[in-house]
Amino acid sequence: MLKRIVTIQDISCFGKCSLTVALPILSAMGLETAVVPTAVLSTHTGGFSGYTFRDLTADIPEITKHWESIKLHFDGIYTGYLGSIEQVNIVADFFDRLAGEDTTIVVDPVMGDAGRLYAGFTPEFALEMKKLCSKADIIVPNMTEVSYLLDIPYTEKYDEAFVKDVLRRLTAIGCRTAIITGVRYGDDMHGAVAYDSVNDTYYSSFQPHIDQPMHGTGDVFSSVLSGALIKGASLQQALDTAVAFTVDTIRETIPEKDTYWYGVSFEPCLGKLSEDCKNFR
Ligand code: PXL
Repeated sequence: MLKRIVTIQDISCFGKCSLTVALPILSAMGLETAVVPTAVLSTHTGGFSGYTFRDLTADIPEITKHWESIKLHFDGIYTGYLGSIEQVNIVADFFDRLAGEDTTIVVDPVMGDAGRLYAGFTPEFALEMKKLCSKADIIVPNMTEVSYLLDIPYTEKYDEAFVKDVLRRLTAIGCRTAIITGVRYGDDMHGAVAYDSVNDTYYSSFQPHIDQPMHGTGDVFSSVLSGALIKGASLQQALDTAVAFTVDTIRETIPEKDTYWYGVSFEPCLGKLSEDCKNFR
């Protein structure tokens, strides 16, 4: 039987992030993937101007109620970009109603990057997102999101001891596992570091850094990580697969980076991902 995941995030109609990335990736990994679109934007907000934004918050409780009535069961719930404080609360209610004992909840607290919040986000939103993180099993912030979740200054100069301390403080929010993405210790490596508070164990996965910022890589990473974990991969396997796939998509995009400034070319990498995931069952 296929594992079933639901991913809750916006659909940016053009621009390769959130649902237009999560849905193909999770399907290619061999998961049955349901979606709850939280908003419809004509494009994402990272570099386009004049985009439309239709808020679908009011639909979410209706979808939740219907799914409860037909007793849908999910092996995994994965949330990404959420558009308002109200929406975060409604997603928390979705967890209460639809997550079973055996449902793994992954929250990517999408709020910002490179030290800055994305358009429309506020420190008040970050406080609500912190509450949602307390209901998750696994959270996947980048360093910018860490600074807002823990109310500490953003820095790009840190060492392994700092990351380990911050990971412990993130799990103290209430989630079993915290994973920080985009970690760099000042050498030429780039990767993700995780802490499982139940086993009191750290994990990490690094690859050589590629000096080319690209939009949407956070969503690519979290989609693969969520899919791998819900398919039964270990935390180490899931980290390695997500880091390796993210790097593959960046390498794939580099020759055409000016054309694809708005998102990575993940599509040619899906076949290999699909093969790599067959072992996780
Ligand atoms: O990739 C995160 C993301 C998701 N959704 C929307 C965004 C962004 C980042 O800019 O604008 C609408």
